[in-house]
Amino acid sequence: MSSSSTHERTRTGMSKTALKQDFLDNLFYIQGRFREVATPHDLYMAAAFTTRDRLLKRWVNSAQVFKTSHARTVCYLSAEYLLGPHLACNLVNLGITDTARQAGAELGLNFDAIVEEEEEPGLGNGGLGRLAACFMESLSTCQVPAIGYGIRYEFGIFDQAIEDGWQVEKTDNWLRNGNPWEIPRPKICFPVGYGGHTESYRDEHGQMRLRWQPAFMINGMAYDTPILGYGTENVNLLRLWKAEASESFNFQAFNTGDYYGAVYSKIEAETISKVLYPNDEPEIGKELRLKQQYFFVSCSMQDMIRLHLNTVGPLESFAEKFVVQLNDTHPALAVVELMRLLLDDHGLNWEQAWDITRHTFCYTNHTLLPEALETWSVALFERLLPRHLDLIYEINRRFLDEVRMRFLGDEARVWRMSLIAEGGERRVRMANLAVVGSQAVNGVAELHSALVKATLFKDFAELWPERFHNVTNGVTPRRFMVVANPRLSRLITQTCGHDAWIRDLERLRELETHQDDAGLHADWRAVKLAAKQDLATWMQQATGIHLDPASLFDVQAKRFHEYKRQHLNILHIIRCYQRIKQGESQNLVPRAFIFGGKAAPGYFMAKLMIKLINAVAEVVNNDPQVNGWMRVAFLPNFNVKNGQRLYPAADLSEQISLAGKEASGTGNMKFSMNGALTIGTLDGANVEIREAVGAENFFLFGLTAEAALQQQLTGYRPWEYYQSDIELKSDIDLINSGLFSHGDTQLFRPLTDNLVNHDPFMVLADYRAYLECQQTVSAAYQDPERWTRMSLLNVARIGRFSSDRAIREYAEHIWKVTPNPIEAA
Ligand code: Z2T
Repeated sequence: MSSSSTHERTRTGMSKTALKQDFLDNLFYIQGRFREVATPHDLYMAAAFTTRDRLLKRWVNSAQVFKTSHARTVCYLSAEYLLGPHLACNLVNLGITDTARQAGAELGLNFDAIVEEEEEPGLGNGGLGRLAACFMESLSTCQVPAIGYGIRYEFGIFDQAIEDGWQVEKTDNWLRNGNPWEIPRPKICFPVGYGGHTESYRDEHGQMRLRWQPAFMINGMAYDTPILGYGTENVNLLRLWKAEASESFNFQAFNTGDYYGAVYSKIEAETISKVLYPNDEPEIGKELRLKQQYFFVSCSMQDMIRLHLNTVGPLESFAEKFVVQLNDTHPALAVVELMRLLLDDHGLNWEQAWDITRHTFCYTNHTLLPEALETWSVALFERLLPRHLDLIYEINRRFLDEVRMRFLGDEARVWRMSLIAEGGERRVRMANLAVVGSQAVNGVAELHSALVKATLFKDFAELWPERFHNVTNGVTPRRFMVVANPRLSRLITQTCGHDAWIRDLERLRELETHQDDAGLHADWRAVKLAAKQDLATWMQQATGIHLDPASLFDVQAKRFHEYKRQHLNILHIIRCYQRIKQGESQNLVPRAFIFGGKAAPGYFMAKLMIKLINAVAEVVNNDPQVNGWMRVAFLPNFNVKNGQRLYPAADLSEQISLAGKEASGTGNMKFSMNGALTIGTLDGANVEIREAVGAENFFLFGLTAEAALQQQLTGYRPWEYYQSDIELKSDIDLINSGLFSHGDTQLFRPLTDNLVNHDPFMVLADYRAYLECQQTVSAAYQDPERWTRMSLLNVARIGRFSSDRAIREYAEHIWKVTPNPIEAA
């Protein structure tokens, strides 16, 4: 029997016939349904299992090869993974999208409707979590052995509804209908302790040692999701931990007759992985959050040690087998946990343990905003993790000795660099811990990395200059081009004559040779128009708002935050409105202003910005005098799935943060890849995108990071802008007039007062430059040939922003790992 017919029997055949047969089998044996009575969800589950069967074959094979070859492995530690729907991406990466579509058609099924049925795992807030998901996909595509570790939150990021213009949060019960992509591993389970005290004892060699006696224990159980790469046999592993009560603990309670207490302790244990904290940047310092962090870090480090002992052997070589990347400081406790495991459980001495630890970890910083830097009160630490606090003190003592030796007499420096912030409530500085415990520290865009060295970690960069790196972020073109925008992908493949660009995104540059091809221009515009029609249809049913696909789609989609300046965008909208009302529509083009994004539930100002957008939308969309010129729409519940509808349809991408505040941004890359032009400041990765696509193909405005800082140092007075710019004054006054709030003149006061009196993100300083830049956007849009050429060149030159490139840079400069291609089994 040939091997391909063997595969037919083992549920891994790639032919249309095999897919059809296995789909019906899965529908019957897993969902217990036949074709005629199957619900859309049954059909989705059958399709998911049919795809998963094909993944598993490759996964088992990869795992076996990595195990026997002792492959050096990257462990990515992240509290968030914003995965997005799996099915469409897995089909693309398996190379069977077309086959599956045909198989579906022959069974009389609507392929797109089945794909649409998937509820996405939203286990992240925004950029940081989505980056982790892109990196997992690119690690597999680049054939780097990797394990992603994180938390299997039962409730991910809330679903956003808009009621009366306000954001309302609904719980995200994503596991309700089952998750076909994960495999529970009940035997991969580790105990995690909390509380209690440290005690000393004499070990078998008569040595005095310390150990931790926790007050209570819970278990972490592994759930594995295979992550396939594009066009490779490599499959990596995403291992997420679920918190469970430890059995032995419950029995104790049962024996004392405390049945209620036993059940309650089970519930209490399970709360640890119950819900994702919905705050993006500002930290809130909740005890449960610290418990979550320690929980997943402890399980992950125990798992790595188990794997090492099972394969390689002695722990001395741990840092050769594993390199651990810390995705921001959320998992920084891993540094201390590894020390504890090596010292207390495995009997190493301090020098050995510290040497291993220091060579294991690398740390990525994702923000400079001071309010986002994690610190934990020493008192809380002491109560929850007493042994870890002891270890932090000892790490700090040795580290500060090193600082004193290097910088004799500079006690102010010692004070700044200490892992413990003194003066006021004593707090543990997680960022300092991450830097001290890592061999490499990186920022996420060139400007950000430069600022990290010059400001946040200035003292550390002086002590250890060789430790600091830049790796500019990237995004995966498989999800954000091939899956999100099949029309554009087909056109590119047709034009270039190959689809090698999907794995080698720099090859998009071949489009440049066609930049003046009139036929291509027409096709390019048709592709964009079709995407805009799709979005308009979707928006109509989701919000009832009508968008004209012929208008310029001007999109800002990202978390709501004052530093991202959605209110600057609103001021421009209000200016357009007033100009049209005053009969000055000469230089305008019809625009659809589209917003998407969630606000942290406790972030009042961000929620007020959402309300203001919806309030302005209500007035604008119901005013026939301006309707031919403008519409405003808020796309509810911006998540990965809705993002995939938005990126292909955008003409203009709004990247308008105050320079120096957005570490990188990744939406900027996703829009650009789909042919949107950017209006943006010199912030984060915008700087590099502009360099790549050419300054003439990018709408730049605003203060530089340096100028912004300078102006704030010498005293920034927003009210002077308010008083001297009559259009600005009239826009703000219009908000306060109550026009957008049914006569309520107070509703938006917190926002307008803040702008006029404080304006921490310099909206008023950049207002005039932004308006002028928007004029040049309108002028460019009026020349379709020119606009199309600019759009095409954006796509042609965006190759550098593939997450494959980012992963290759990490692999070479930070992790020192080489690809490990897996042969077909
Ligand atoms: C986040 O999404 C980002 C930074 C954070 O700092 C936290 C979260 Cl949840 C602690 C974002 C940055 O704001 C963005 O500029 C960057 O592109 C993204 O991380 C990925 O690096």
